[in-house]
Amino acid sequence: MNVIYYSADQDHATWVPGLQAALPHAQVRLWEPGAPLADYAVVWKPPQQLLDEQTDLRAVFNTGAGVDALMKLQLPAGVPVVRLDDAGMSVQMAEYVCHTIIRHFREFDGYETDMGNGKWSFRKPRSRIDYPVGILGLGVLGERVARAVAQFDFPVNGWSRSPKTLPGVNSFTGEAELGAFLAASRILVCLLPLTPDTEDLLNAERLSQLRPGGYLINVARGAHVVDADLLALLDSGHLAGATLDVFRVEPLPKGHPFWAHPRISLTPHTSARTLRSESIAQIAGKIAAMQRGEAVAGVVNTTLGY
Ligand code: NDP
Ligand code: OXD
Repeated sequence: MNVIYYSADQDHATWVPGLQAALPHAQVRLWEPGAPLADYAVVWKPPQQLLDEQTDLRAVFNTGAGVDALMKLQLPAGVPVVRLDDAGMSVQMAEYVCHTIIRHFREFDGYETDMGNGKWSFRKPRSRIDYPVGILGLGVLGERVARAVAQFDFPVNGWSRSPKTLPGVNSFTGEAELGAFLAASRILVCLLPLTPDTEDLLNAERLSQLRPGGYLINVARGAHVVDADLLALLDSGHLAGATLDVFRVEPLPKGHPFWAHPRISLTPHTSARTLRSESIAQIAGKIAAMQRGEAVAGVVNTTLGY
C-alpha cells in the first residue's frame, strides 16, 4: 500500500515519518510531481496537479476539519474525501471561545488597562441574560462549543441546516430562522464550514440583526465575514467588538485595517490547531479500517461542501 503526504503549511519532516510509523506495512512518501501512484493521499491544501496525477486513490484524507480548499479543486469522481474528525480540536475551540466570551463579558481588558494605570476600580456586574450567545454551526466543533458555553449559564442559541436537540441550546434551522437566531443573540460565534451558501454570510444586513452592543467571534473562515461591513458596524457602535482568528487572506496582510482597530482582537488562525499525533493516529486508523472494507466517520458530502 502506498500513501502520499502533501501540505502547503504543515511540516512534512515530521508528518511523513509519523505516518510511516503508524502504518508500518505501507510505503509513505512526500508527494512531488511525478510521484508513483498511491492508494491514499493525506493532504492540506494540495495543488490540482496532485489530484490529476494520482489516478488510483481510494481516499483523500484532509489534515484539517475544514475542507473548503479541497472543495475548490476538481475532485476525482467516486473517491471519498475524509475530514479530520475532532482529533483534539473541539476542546481547543471550546477553550478559545469560552475564554473570549468571558474576557468580553467580565470586561477583563478594561480591568487590565485600569490596573496597568494604577487604578483600583470596579465595573457594574453584567447579567448573563443580556449576553445570549449565538453559535453558527453545530457540527463537531460547534456542538462542543455550545455545550461548553452553556456550562457557564449563558443563554445559547445554535443555527444549523438540520434541527438539533442539545441540552441548554435553542435550535434555529436554515435560512428561514436565521433572522430570529441573530435577533436573539448578542455574542455571535461563527463555526460554519465555508461553502457557496455561507460565503459572505456575515454582511451588514445580517450583523445589524444582532442585538445592539453585539460581539463577533470568527473562528471558521475569513470569507464568512464581509470585512468592510464589520468595520462599519464597529465604527457605528452597533457592534462592541470582535475577535478574529481567521481572515480572507492569511497571513493577514500588512496595513489591513483589522490590525490597528481598537476593538478588534486578533489571533493567527490558531484557535484549534491540528494536533499531529492525534491526527496521524486517526488517519492511520481510518486507512486500516478502509483496507478491511469498513466504513469510516468524517466522509465529506461533496454536494453540500462539508
Ligand atoms: P462540521 O461540518 O462538523 O459542522 C458544520 C455545521 O455547520 C453543521 O452543524 C451544519 O449543519 C452547519 N451548516 C453548514 N452549512 C450550513 C448552512 N448553509 N446553513 C446552516 N447551517 C449550516 O464542521 P466543524 O464543526 O468540524 O468545523 C466547522 C468549521 O470550523 C470548519 O469548516 C473550518 O472552517 C473551521 N475550523 C477552524 C479552525 C481554526 O483553527 N480556526 C480549526 C478547525 C476548523 P448540519 O449539522 O445540519 O449539517
Ligand atoms: C481546519 C483549520 O479546518 O485548521 O482544520 O482551519
